[in-house]
Amino acid sequence: MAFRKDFLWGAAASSYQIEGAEAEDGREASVWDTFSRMKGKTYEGATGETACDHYHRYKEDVALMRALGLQAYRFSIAWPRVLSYGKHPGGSVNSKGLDFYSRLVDELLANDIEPFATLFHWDMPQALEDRGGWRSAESPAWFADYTAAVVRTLSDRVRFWMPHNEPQCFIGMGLADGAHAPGHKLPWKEVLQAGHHALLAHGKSVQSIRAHAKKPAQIGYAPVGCVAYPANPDSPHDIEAARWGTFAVREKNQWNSSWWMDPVFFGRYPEDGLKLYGADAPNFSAAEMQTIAQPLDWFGVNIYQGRPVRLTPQGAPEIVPFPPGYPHTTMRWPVTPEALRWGPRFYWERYKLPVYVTENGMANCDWLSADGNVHDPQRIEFLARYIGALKQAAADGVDVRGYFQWSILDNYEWAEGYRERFGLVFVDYATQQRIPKDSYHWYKQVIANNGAKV
Ligand code: IFM
Repeated sequence: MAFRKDFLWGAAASSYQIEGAEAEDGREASVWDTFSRMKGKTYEGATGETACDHYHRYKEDVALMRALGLQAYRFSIAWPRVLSYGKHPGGSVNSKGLDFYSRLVDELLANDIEPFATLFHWDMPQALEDRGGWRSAESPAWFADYTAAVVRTLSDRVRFWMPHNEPQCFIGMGLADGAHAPGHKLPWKEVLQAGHHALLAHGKSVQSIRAHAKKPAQIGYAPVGCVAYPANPDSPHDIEAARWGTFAVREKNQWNSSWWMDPVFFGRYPEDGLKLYGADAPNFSAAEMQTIAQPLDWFGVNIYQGRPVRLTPQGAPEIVPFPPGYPHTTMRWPVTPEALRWGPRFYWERYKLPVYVTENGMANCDWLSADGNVHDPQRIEFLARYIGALKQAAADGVDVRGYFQWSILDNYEWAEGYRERFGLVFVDYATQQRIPKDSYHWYKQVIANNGAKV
């Protein structure tokens, strides 16, 4: 029972969460610059103005990745760094901004680290939000143009691409819940229409990558995996109930898998979702659905948690409530390693593509100890169990190709500001000192022995 020999061990981060340098080299404002400055929207009013100052410290950060033995690094490109809408309403390329990613990619490759590039990890240019953002029917074309600008420059060196990170969050939390930028609370019909534009933007972006890539591109996707797992893993009935729980669209919110995945892989919205959303379902054409469903090379998914599901004696699937005092992280997310066994399995069975876990990790209450180190035994335990469950998926025959720990550094956790620490490396935000945590040293061993001991 082992991970394949060429299994990729990675870690991830995103532009707004780590870069800082918000007004440097021609970067324009994003929706997060605006939203985080609105009163009461983020914990302690925190913004990404400086974050981890990665824009200036990327060499030091890549050196930390190298020392960790990291084989792949998943980063995102900030759209408002790369295209300037201030100078030209259609967006003109800001070569200084694009150069930053060129330097980053060179640094990664010089250190034998494979770059995995995400094109959209939530920092929509404010200038485009002012024109409707994802609500605008023009947004897929904007995104395709932006994709082309990036791919023309980086694709001689970057092979792995993902257009979107977690549409459930930037559409659902950004446009329905108002908890994330741009902070709208729109009627569900408008939310789903914007979601449709985002999916269409995904399809057009894939077309644009294929059209402009200088080397054969490997394209994936990174939605949230809303996973259900069998309450009793030995019960075929519970396994079937969990499969249902993973793909059913049960509630009128954004938290499901298939609404955001089936269009991309099958070119259709799931029937139960269309029924549930009813008149609120988006308007779409057959041609648009075809565009969304561009062939992809791999299936990426961000998995942090799952829900146990069983089949009742009456034969109906039901979610099993967690007992009082169940284990959870500081985000209040349940600790459910099972999600990393069953999620990849169910997605692989349904979408039939090699699976990369593009994010997994935990927020913990980490601090610098008097001995000068950061001890995070809970993260080590968490990761050992989750990676162990992923290994079980591989042993079950699932084609699992890689794993990205979220995150390489502590960083800006959106509306939670700097309260939540997800990193393998502790960041002292006052001094920008980086201190590898115990989990960093532990993960180094995992990478070195290809997960043999988890
Ligand atoms: O920090 C986020 C990331 O930006 C998207 N996925 C979940 C992480 C933890 O909340």
